[in-house]
Amino acid sequence: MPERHVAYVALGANLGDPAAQIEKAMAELARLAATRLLARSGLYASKPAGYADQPDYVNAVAKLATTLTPSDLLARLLDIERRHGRERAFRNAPRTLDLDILLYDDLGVDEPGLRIPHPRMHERAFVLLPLAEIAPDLDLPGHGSIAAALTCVAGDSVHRLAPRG
Ligand code: PH2
Ligand code: MG
Ligand code: MG
Repeated sequence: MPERHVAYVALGANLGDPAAQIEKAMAELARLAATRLLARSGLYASKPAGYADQPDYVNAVAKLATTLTPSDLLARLLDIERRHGRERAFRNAPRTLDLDILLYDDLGVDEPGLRIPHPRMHERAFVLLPLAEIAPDLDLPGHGSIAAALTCVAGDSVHRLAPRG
């Protein structure tokens, strides 16, 4: 039996119908080969970080159990992004879907195109708030508890969206 790992994935979108794309991507994560969706956050509306002149984002986080390696999981995530019409115009450009691996067990990965833990996760309320919803007791490697990290980003504009009926 291949070993089972726990991975957290951040979802983000700000073009088209972002909430619908995030919901569709969650369903696609749940159907990934060798993978189970263990938990998912609600949807969070957030102001763009990094490059301000673009629409607001919808963000969420998923917790996966998977026997895929980090690079195989990344390849599946990039496939899903492509199916959602993701284009890469420039760094932090608006996008139909972004899927980032945040954590994979307590593994550290530093390869071209893949850094785990995600190097900016601890400074982004749009990651920390949905992550705290599904994993409130998690420690961020090198950055302490989620609660402590959240106090440092308290000024960020992020709020949970009411579920769509
Ligand atoms: N993703 C980025 C850059 N800025 N801002 C918000 N609010 N949400 C994101 O998902 C996001 C961002 C690069 O991946
Ligand atoms: Mg990203
Ligand atoms: Mg990405």
